[in-house]
Amino acid sequence: MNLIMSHATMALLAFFALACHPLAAEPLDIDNPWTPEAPPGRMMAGFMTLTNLSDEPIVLVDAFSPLFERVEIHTMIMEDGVMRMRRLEHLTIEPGESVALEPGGKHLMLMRPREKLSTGDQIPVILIDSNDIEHQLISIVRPRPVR
Ligand SMILES: [Cu+2]
Repeated sequence: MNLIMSHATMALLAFFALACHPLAAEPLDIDNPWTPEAPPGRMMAGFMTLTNLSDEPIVLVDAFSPLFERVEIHTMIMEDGVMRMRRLEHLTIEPGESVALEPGGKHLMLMRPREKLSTGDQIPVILIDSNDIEHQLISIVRPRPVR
């Protein structure tokens, strides 16, 4: 009985070790996620660099955050001489390539905040790809850059 128990304990320990250190490397590297501070209640943006470390394209199709009612992937386009935001249904990152989400370009649109967020706060975000795989990140709120 003692032997069986110890095997069970070892199996459990092995399980937790695997859970903490997955064998498969994260295919999407998410570098320096950050969010400029915004007045309370206003929508906010998420910026970061996404790098595809896998051999297959990664197609992001959705995003969520518990701190916002809605999160969308946006790009900026020139329309009638004015820069406007447009929702992207898909954001593809080719194998080995990086896509920058940055001010004036593509970004996560964090819409309808559920609470006041200020510099130093952390925003958990999940990006969902077309294979239904979740990519987690924490965006740090920083002071709004001076233009
Ligand atoms: Cu936007």
